[in-house]
Amino acid sequence: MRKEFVYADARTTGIVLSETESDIIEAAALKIAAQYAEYSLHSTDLLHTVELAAAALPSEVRRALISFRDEGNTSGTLLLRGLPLGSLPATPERAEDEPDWTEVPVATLSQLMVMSVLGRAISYSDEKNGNLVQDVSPERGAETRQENSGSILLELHTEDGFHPAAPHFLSLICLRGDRDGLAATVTGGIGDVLPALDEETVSTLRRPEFRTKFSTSFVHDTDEEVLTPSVPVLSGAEANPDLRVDFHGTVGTTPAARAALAALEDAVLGSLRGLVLEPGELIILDNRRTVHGRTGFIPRYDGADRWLRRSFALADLRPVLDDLGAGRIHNAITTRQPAPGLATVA
Ligand SMILES: O=C(O)CCC(=O)C(=O)O
Ligand SMILES: [Fe+2]
Repeated sequence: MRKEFVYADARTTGIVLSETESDIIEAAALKIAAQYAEYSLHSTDLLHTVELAAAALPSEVRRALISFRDEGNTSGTLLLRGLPLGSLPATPERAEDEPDWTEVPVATLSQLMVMSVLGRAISYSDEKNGNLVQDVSPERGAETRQENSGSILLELHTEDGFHPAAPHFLSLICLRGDRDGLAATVTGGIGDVLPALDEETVSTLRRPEFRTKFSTSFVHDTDEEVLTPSVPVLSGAEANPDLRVDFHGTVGTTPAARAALAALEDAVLGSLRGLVLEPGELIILDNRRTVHGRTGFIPRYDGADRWLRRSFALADLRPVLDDLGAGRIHNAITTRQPAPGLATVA
């Protein structure tokens, strides 16, 4: 098991908001919070109001988001610094302690405003109760899990890369940083990595010879591992391919595929960018262009542990409309037996 990631400082490229800009966003968030105090975050009316309020973001930020949405960049990440957070309760330690969005309105609505420029907010019923903005904080007993509630090193992954409607973008806003300065969020963008890969590796990664294990939270009614059918790791445009891989959960099904996967992992590990997130920083990830992970850290469960909040966006809601249950919650994908399109490992 890997112990550390070596990475270049990602903070050098962030866009820093001024105090005035941050105050304007906070005022817009508080106005929505007052108007929609009784609503679920999944309310279409609330989400449309959030999208309109994104006009409160500085034009430099909106331009950067539009360009990131349409063209992407080589690292597959965009960092904003100085977002407003409002007052915060203690870091939640268990799912039952997670606050309602109305208890963290400024951070929640600011994050959703930013994400609304990139796409449509979405969540998954299998994960974190289908919350539209999810708490990412260490959970007692989950320390060694390869999930965001764990605190050992979290291996590099595409978010929900096994899911037919994986998010196109995700963001993590930091409410409370790791006081020991250990928990670094790292990313490996395919645009940074591609020049280091030889032709043979690239063409193997484009073949449907890879299967990814479903995260345990998405698999019900079985103790067996559930894997995707064989799919490629790289797809799409030649110079701007999409990447879908989980270095903990993806396996090659042929010797060539296993060698290409190892070569890709080496190249990604050699081009990582990262940072120990601080309060008010929001890292946005292009989930088709970058994998992400986190170094290990030491939780104390005293209400002051590291606390991020995560949100997902899809570029287009139309393809998933039939799969949405209440609000923007994508229905469970593995409760039907046998689940369509899935295969179980013998
Ligand atoms: O804790 C982090 O920095 C990243 C966690 C993660 O991978 C996630 O929440 O999707
Ligand atoms: Fe993740």
